[in-house]
Amino acid sequence: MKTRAAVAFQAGKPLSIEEVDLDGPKEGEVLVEIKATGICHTDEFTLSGADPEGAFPAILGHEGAGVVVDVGPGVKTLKKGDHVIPLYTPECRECEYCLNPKTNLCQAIRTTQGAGVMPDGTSRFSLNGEKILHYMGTSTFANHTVLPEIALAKVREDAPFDKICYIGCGVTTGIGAVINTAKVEPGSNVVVFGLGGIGLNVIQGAKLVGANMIVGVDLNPAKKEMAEKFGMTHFVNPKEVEGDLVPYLVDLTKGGADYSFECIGLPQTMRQALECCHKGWGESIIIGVAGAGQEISTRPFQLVTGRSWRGTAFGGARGRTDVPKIVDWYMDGKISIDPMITHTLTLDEINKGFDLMHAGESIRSVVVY
Ligand code: NAD
Ligand code: AHE
Ligand code: ZN
Repeated sequence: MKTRAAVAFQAGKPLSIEEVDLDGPKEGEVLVEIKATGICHTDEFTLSGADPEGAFPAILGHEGAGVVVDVGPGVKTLKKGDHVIPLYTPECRECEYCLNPKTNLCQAIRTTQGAGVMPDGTSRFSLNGEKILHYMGTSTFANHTVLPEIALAKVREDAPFDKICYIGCGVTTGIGAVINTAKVEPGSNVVVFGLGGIGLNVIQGAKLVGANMIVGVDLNPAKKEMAEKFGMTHFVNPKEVEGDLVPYLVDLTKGGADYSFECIGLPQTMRQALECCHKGWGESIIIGVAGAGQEISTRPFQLVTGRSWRGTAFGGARGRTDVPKIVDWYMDGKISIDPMITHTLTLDEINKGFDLMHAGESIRSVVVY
């Protein structure tokens, strides 16, 4: 079939809207009509050329929601008409990783997914006979896409696509990092670096679990108002701090953060996030994705004296199990999503979504097909 998609032909170049060819689902695969997709900073990261796994031409996008149009042979858990959220972290429920309760990182299809192809090693997308790669196993910047059955969460049908698409990455990543990865206890002092689409959801998660201080750190003062709506109690703009940021944050939290979260993707802020943690027990969770070749560093003494450094992907969530529950939380009013979707665009306007992100004017831009 033909479908419209935003194609990334080259790093650092705007996406190009094309009518591409899409082959139908093979064994264990599902054809999905994407109804809406968010634009996450990770899409920008890959498009910029900073992603060591980035390969072109590709159809980016990993924060979608849509409807099953067709299923391939052997698909058992999904049928035409089901509402679904694509999962860049699948859940096969069979691999060594899925069987270990310590991780959500299902590895059943990680190698082919990282190479931009389906599990059989081929792509379903092409243009004028030339192969176009998939991205993160999802490619939600296409109106139709094909995914393995294990990479789709079935969700309730009354949930609006243009909001729940954000659960496909940002919402789950931020809230999950608090609940699943850090397991933040009520009364904890939390510091969040970066108040964008991920950081705001960390704040929302921290409020949900009853954190005490929720300190937000961002260079953009325009992010303050929204962060306060979601539960931030103190805002720190590093540009306005006299002297070093780390001792300032340690003072503010009366000894250091019980938990800090880095939601930017810079080695320098990752180090600050670790070092503002409380001696003896503070834990810093890296969410931000750093570019090819970048490394983190700190004095080992920081770890010797009881701080720990951890990371999280997709908020530690097991997608097929946890994503439908997060959709319920949204529909039940337990969490909020709508105010964070600051811009709604058509597919033709998708490059504007990247411009708004670069200008610091959006939290989430969502493309509605
Ligand atoms: P975003 O662009 O919406 O937000 C980033 C925020 O960081 C902005 O508010 C910006 O003003 C702020 N910022 C930039 N430089 C700063 C600095 N030096 N000090 C303080 N603040 C600074 O991005 P996002 O969509 O929220 O994504 C954040 C990061 O999380 C990205 O690196 C993204 O790739 C990553 N991410 C990781 C996962 C995961 O599973 N680990 C999931 C989604 C996103
Ligand atoms: N391809 C990059 C790594 C990118 C990365 O870490 N991705 C996160 C999700 S970001 C979503 O916005 C992730 O899921 N990581 C675990 C995994 O298996 O990719 C690189 O550096 O090579
Ligand atoms: Zn993302």
